[in-house]
Amino acid sequence: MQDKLVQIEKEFEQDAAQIASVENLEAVRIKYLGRKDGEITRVFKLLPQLAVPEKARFGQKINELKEKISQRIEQKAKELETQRKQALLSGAAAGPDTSLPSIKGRIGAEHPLAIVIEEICGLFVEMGFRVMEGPEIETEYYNFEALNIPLEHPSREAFDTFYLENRCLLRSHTSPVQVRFMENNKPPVQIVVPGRVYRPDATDASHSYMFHQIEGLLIDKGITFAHLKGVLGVFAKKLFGEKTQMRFRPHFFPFTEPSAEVDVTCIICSGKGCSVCKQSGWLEILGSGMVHPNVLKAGGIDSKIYSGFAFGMGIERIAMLKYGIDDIRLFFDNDIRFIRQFS
Ligand code: 2U9
Repeated sequence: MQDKLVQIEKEFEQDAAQIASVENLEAVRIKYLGRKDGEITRVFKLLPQLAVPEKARFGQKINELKEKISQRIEQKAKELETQRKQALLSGAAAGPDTSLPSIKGRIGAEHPLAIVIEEICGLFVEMGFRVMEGPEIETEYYNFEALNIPLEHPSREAFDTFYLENRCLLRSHTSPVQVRFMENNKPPVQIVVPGRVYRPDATDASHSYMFHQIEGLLIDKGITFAHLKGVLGVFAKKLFGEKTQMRFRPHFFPFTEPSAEVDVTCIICSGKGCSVCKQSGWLEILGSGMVHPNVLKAGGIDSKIYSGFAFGMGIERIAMLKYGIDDIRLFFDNDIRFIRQFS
């Protein structure tokens, strides 16, 4: 029995030294530790033939050998795994290893304007608004007439609008989307409209011939200027911080009456006065007003029953204030080093 055990151990050492793959290792494990027919099982089966004291002595010896072989096989498995990883990392092994963590490709980043549009629309959606979009090529009717902008209004001059053929144009605000929505939906109307708009301004650090707006429209029975102040107040505090104050300055827009421009306490100096707010402590961020009865009429809504408010803001201006960007052209240069800084 002793000879048999010595012979098994010797043979195992020879086999173990030859192991070069996981398949080899498994074959060697089965040969020695296989439950049905492995060498260890076979010698265990010889035990009943021995006398009692011998049985105990060799039982223990077989168990010791079994443990030794098991440990050696485990150690061999670890060595093979280490070799496999080293080969993969050095590029020596063929084919990809799907078990390794993936290498993250940097294929781009969310544009800062997209981030701001998403955040602002999200705030209005929380207050019950729906987000609507519409065409960038519009007719004179939807861009001007339906919005109470008369033929002689300066914004209709060729140098303030990109005109196309057949009385079409590139929209100069997103308001035509609201008009189309009123035509197709009965009040209550409660929508925000983000999108690109076009005006033939000469490009400089604060002007671009294409920029982005978000406009909002809320129409129902009994809507007053107080509702407008309430909604915009919540919006300004959520976007710029709870301490933000607002002020309304009377203004004129053809599509709203009364109309107001809206300022918030300067987000840079908290109202103390700095170069960004030109020492005034206030920043203009919005235009707003009660929807003009002529505009309600153009949308098929009876102004004796319904009233509403509207507002509009330029996204680039808000993003520039929020992120401290000093040149609008940076948004459109498509330089990934700039775009990556905001997400
Ligand atoms: C309908 C009725 C009324 C949208 C409004 C403004 C005031 C406004 C400017 C902000 C900065 C444009 O991007 S900007 O230059 N917008 O001041 N916009 S009220 O009024 C509407 C829109 C649609 C049917």
